[in-house]
Amino acid sequence: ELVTVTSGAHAKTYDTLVVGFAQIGAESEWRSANTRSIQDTARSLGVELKFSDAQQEQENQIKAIRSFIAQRVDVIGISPVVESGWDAVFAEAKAAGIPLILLDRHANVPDDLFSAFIGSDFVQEGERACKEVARLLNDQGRIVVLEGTDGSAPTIDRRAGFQQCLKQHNGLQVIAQQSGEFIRARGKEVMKGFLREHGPQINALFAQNDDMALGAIEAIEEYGLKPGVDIKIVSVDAVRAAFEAMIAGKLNVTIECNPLLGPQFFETALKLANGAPVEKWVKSEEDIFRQDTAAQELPTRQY
Ligand code: GYE
Repeated sequence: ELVTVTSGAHAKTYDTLVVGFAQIGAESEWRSANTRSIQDTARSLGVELKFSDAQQEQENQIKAIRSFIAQRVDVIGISPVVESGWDAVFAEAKAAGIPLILLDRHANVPDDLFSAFIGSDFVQEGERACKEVARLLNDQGRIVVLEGTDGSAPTIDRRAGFQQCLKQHNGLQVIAQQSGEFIRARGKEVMKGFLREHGPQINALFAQNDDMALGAIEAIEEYGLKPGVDIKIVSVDAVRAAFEAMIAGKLNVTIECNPLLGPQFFETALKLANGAPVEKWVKSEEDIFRQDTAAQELPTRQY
């Protein structure tokens, strides 16, 4: 639901608002859905959007922010590829008087260097994934983990939530974990390595996103085991392809992480441009999806 702030003679409206957004890249289905949500929402509201794709490089995101500052946009949005290293450039935006919104991924900076964070509770996603693995394995077994981009908020927090919960499940053991960079092809490659090393000793896979799980499914089939049966699989995001894999019995569970953040982003941006108060953390509401409801849910999925 979109709210327009119209009080005051110089109030900004969507059609006079100029927003710069520093996107990470296009590593996953999730990211593509997120980009579409931002671009489509801008178009439908009439907001002028300056969109930059950093191709996974922090340096490119920093350059994009500097260029948005130079162009004097009203509000800057960024999904920081990694958590650290943002203090200097965020301080430049602040000094220029331009509000900054963290979308999807948070950054490790003092609270006064950003105006709002819009996104998910990644720690909770990790905990949920661990509980699902525990249930699938009856609390007993060996787990491999495909992690996302090193140093990124979802990797760090999903790992923390998963490990925290594992402390309550003594029969579960992580025997290998490695980054697959949130990319399907990398997930396949790293899973091949896990299988080469541990073979049928692996009872479950926790993939920190669906794309890597889908790549791993191919690796498991090529190895001659049944994904979802011989090796239970839990991943995060809940993209359409994950529902298709669940219907095929190859993926067991996906933990939802909502990429459709465009509407909340521009609503928050407009409020900030008008000096109105905003919530510091606009939290996403999310679900857990399992095989039993996958066929029924698939037609309702928007990404
Ligand atoms: O889970 C993954 C994407 O930051 C929550 O980034 C996002 C993650 C998402 O590439 O698929």
